[in-house]
Amino acid sequence: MQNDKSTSKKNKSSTDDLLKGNGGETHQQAGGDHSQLTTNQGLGISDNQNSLKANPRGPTLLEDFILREKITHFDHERIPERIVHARGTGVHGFFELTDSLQKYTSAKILTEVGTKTPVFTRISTVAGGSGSVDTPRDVRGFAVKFYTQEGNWDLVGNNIPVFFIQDAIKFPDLVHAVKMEPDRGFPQSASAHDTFWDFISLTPESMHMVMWIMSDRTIPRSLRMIEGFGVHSFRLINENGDSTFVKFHWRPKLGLQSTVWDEAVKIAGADPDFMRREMFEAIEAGNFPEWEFAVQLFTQKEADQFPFDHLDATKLIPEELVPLKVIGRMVLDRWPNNFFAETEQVAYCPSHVVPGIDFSNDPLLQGRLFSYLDTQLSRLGSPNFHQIPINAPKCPFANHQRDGQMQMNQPIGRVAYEPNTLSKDSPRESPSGFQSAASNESGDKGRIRPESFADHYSQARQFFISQTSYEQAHIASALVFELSKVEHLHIRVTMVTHLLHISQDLANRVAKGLGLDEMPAAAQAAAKAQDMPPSPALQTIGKMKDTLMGRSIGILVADGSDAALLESIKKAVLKAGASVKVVGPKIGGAKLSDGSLYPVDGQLAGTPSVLFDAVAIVLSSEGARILSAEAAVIDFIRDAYGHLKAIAIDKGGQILLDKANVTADKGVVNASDNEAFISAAKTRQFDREKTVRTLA
Ligand code: HDD
Repeated sequence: MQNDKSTSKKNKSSTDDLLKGNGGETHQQAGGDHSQLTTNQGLGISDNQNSLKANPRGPTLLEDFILREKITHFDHERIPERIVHARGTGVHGFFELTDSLQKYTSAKILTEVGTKTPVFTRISTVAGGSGSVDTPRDVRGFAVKFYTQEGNWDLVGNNIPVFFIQDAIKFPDLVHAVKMEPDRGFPQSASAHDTFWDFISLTPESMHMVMWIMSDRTIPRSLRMIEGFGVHSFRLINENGDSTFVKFHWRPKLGLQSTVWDEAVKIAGADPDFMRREMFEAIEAGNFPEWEFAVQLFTQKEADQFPFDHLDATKLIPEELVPLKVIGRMVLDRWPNNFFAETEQVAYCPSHVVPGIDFSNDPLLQGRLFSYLDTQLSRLGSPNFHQIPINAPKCPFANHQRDGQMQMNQPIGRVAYEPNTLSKDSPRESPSGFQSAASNESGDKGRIRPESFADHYSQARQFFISQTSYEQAHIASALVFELSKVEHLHIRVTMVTHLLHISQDLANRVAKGLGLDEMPAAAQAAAKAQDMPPSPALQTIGKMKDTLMGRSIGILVADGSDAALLESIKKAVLKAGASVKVVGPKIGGAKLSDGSLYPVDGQLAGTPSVLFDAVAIVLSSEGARILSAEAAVIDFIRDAYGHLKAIAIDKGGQILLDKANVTADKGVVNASDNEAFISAAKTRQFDREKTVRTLA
C-alpha cells in the first residue's frame, strides 16, 4: 500500500510535466488549479490508483463515489458511430475565393474575392465501421463545413460525381446491402459479397456508379489525391432572385493518384491507418493539401437540352458539355486538437446552406435534407448539437429555440417568441435572410419515377469508353474479383446481363473471368442506351500529375550501404518534393560505408514497400547476401515491382533483384542516376502490369 502510494505521487509529477508540454490545460473542464486532479464536481482527488476497499484485501465499497463517477463516465465515452461514413479524417483549413460569382449569387462566400473562410473538412470511407481500415475499395466522402459570415454552409459530397440510386427512399436498402451481412456480421468494409451485388443486380440505375466504384477511383493513394463533388445540382440565387443551376467540384493540387488493388489490400495489413497517418504527417510537415474549387453553371433552358436529366443523381454533366470554372481554393493546414471533439462530433447536413444557395428538386437531395438533421439527434443526443464548438457557426446566431438536453446557454428575459412587443432587442426575421428560389411546381402527385430518369446505361458506357486500356482492364478485373466473392451464381449472371448494355467487350471479359458457361441475354432496359462521346476528364490515370510532390520514397539500407549514394538519392528526392523514409533491418540503424551509424525510420518487417510510391535499394554485396535470406526483403522488391513502382538499384540491389526473380524493365534504374529514378518514380509502370498479373 505504502509503496503504491509513493509510486502514485512520483507518477503524478511526471504526468504533470507531460501535460505542461502538451497543452495540458485543455484537460480541465473549468479554470482553477490545473495541477490538482479533481472529480467532475471539482473535488480534489488524493488517490487515483486505488479504489476504496473494506480492508486491504477486502471487497470494494459501493461508497466509492470517485470510482463510480470515473467508471460511469468511461462507460459512456462512445457515441453511436455514423451509420455510413463512420471512418473519417478531419482537418481544419480555409477557403479563399479567387473569382466572384456575383452575377449568379448573393452568397458572400461566393462573391467576396480574397476573403478567407475557415473550413473543417472530413474525408471518409462509407461502408466500414469507425475502426475499419483506410484502404478498402470504397467511395470516399468529402464533406466541407464552411464557417461563413452568413452561417454555416455544408457541402457534403463524395469523390465520385454520381450516386448509386435516384431516390432517397432506397438509401437504407443500399446501405443494408453493402454493410456487414446481418446474420454473420461480416464482411467489414467490403462490397465484395452477396447482399451488395444482389441489390445492385436488381438496381439498374446503379450501373453508372458501378463503373466508378470498380475503377481505380475507389482505391486512392492518398486523401490528398482525390477529387470531391457536391454530386447534386444546387441553385445559386442572385440579388434579383434569378436562379442558376450549379454543380460543385474539388480538384486536388497534387493530381489524382490511385494504388493497384493488390497494393491496397497489402497496405491494409501493413498500416490500417495509412491514409489518416499520411494526412497527419503531411500537415505536421507543413505540406498542406490544397484543392481548387470549381463550378459548372447552367440555366434551366440549357438543362432542357441535355440528353439526360440533371436532377438524376446517377448522371453527371460532362465537362465537355459544361466546362468547369475555377473560382477558389481550399487549403487544409491544421490538425484537430482532439479527435472526438472535432472529427467525431462534427455534424454535416446538406440542409445547411447560406442565402444565395438553394436546393434543386433532385429526389436524392430532397431526402438527404431530412436524414442528416435526424441522424445528428441520435448521434449527438440533443437538438443543441449546434452548440458543440466544431458545429457552432462562427457568426452571430440567435433565435427563440430554448432548453433541451445539454443546453449550454442561459438566455435572459421573459420573451422567447417572435413577433413580440416586449423585447426590442430580441431577434427578428429579416429580408436579407434565406429565401427559397421561386419555382412553379405543377403536375400529378404520386410515387412516380420520371421518364427522364429511365436511361441507366448511357453514362456507364461513356465512362467505360473514356478510360485508358489499363483502367478498363482494372474495371473488368475488379468486377471479376468482387463477383467471384459472390456465392450465388444467379447474381453473377444478372450482373453480366447489365454489363452487356455498357460494353460487349467488358461483358465478355467479366463472363470469361467468372468462368460462365455461356453468355446470358442482356437485361431488359427501361430505355435504349445512347452513345455519348468519350470524356477523358473521367479518367484517373489521365489526371495524374507529372510530379513527385506529396509522394513518398523508401530507401532500403543495411550495414555497409554506400553512405554517399544514400545521401545523394535522399537529397534529389527531397528536392523533387517527396518525403523519404529509410528502412533497415534494425530500428537502431545501419553502419554505413563511411562508418557512421544511420538511424533508420522504419524496421524492415513493419515497413514494407507498399507504403511507398517508389523504392531505392542501396546495399553492399555483403549486405545483400545477408538480407537475401529474409522473406520481407524479397517481398519488398517483388511487391514494389508488382505494384508497378520505380526501383533504383545499386550492385547489392541487383543481387536481390535476381534473388526475387525480377526482370528489370525501364522502371528499374541505376541508383546513381537520380534523374532517371525521379522521372520513373513520378508515374507507375503500367506497361509492366501484363507481365506480373493476368487481368480480365
Ligand atoms: Fe450521406 C453521411 C455523402 C446520400 C444519409 N453522407 C454522409 C457523409 C458524406 C455523405 C460525405 C459523411 C459526413 C461526415 O463526414 O460526417 N450521402 C453523401 C452523398 C450522397 C449521400 C454524396 C449522395 C449524393 N446520405 C445519402 C442519402 C441519405 C444519406 C440519400 C439518406 C436519405 N449520410 C446520410 C446519414 C449520414 C451520412 C445517415 C451518416 C452520418 C451523418 O449523416 O452525419 O444521415
